[in-house]
Amino acid sequence: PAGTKWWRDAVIYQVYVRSFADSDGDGIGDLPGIRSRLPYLAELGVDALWLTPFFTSPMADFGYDVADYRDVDPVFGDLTDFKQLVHDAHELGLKIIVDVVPNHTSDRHAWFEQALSAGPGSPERERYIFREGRGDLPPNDWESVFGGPAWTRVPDGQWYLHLFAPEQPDLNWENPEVHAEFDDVLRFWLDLGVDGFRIDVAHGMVKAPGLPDIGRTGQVRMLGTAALPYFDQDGVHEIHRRWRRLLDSYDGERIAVAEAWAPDQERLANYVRPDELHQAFNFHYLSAGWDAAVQREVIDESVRVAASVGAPTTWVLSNHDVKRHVTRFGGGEVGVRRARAAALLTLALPGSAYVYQGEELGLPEVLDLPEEFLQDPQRGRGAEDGRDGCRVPLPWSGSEPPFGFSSSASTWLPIPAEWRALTVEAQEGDPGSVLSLYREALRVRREHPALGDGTLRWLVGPEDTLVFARDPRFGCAVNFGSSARRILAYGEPILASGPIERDGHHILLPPDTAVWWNGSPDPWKGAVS
Ligand code: TEU
Repeated sequence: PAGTKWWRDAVIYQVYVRSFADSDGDGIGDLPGIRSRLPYLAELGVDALWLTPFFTSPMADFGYDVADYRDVDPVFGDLTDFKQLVHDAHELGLKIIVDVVPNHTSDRHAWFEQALSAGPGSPERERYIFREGRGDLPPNDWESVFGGPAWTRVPDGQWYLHLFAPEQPDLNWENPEVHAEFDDVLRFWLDLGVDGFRIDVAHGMVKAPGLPDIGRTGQVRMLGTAALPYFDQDGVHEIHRRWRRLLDSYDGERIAVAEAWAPDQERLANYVRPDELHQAFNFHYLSAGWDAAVQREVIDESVRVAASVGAPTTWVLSNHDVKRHVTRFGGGEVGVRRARAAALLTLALPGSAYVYQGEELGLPEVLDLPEEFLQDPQRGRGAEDGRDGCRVPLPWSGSEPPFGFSSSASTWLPIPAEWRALTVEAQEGDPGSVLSLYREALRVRREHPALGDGTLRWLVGPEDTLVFARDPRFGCAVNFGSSARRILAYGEPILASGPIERDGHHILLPPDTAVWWNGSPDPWKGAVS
């Protein structure tokens, strides 16, 4: 609706730069590749693009290890390419959000190289977290998110902290120099015209004083955990307040979204208080699974806590760190059916939504990548399979790999031959495709006065369903169960994720299916909350 801030109901499309489109035939996506595909994104109907890190990097964690925060890695292009991308995106009405990685740098960042050569006790070392060990053991018992100790020893005997890979040393946010440097980095990109930032590991920068032992071992879990001395410390909020002031000193339209893993939604809401960041990814929704009761609980809690701080909710189904949701929801035809229904649910909920590249094509996780291609640093160290399978390049056109992604047949990860049926080209002309469903849903969402920012009201529905209205003009129902359900729905269906039947005032909704209808004359009849 007019008058609201753009980000309160924006649909933000995540571009995993390495895998979106390759312009120069090296088998790796790049900025000019994105630029050439902007018309596709404009036609899809999203409001903004979030680009994963494209800064100078040795790529130990595919760009989340930054060696120079003010330049583009040559594999992705250069600053001129970036400026042209921003220019063209803005011409098409698309905003650009870039990723900032403040918790750690690359071990090849000039600061870390200086810290190593300057030695113990030097001001250069004070930019990172160096400590003496306990005998031959690390300074404490913390484990890295990728598995193994969170400490690595350097030749002079000291240890440095890295919550992620050893190639990602953690910065010391107690040091004012670090604050000043990141203010400057944010300004650098804001001055180039970016509309916002995604803040990587926004919950991690501040560590508990004294770096206390945890006293237990095991894989670091992100949700539902007890407090950890290196995540979600109160001190991180000082940093976010400072950044909010900096953002607000521009034109009031620049935003930041927190990639923050907090134990519960109440703690997550702290990141989006009015003087902090604008949005936080809703990983509780991402983790909910295909279950009406769990989904309802997460949705209610998300809406409640966001409202308590006046922030918009966000809805995320997938990203470059998790198994694609077609596969999480069961894979195969069932997975695709559920993913289609989940798209209609997600886009009908109040607030802002994220779309991870390829979900609009219904791409599954690639589970059988040849061993020699697997490159994710998380793999092998932790208990997880690794994240390569959700990062496979997009299939654009043609009948065989690399499907128009690149002019080279050897792409950085191979694209499955079966994806010939999933290319943009194959789906564009097919009204029954996942791509057509996303385009239509996004079109309705833009035009329907009830959608976007606001609230929802649950309606009475049969078992295993979620039924809600956004206002008297719009209803949505999702059937999570295994048999068809009759949904009371006054008004005309607008869009369904699969075949539905009309029966008087009822809609017969098959399993794993969602429907939107124009609610009239009285969808509020039967409202329960
Ligand atoms: O992710 C932070 C993070 O906690 C993830 O590692 C996540 O828990 C895990 O991948 C789940 O399997 C961010 C980035 O999104 C990720 O790609 C980076 O590897 C990480 O930060 C380090 O910068």
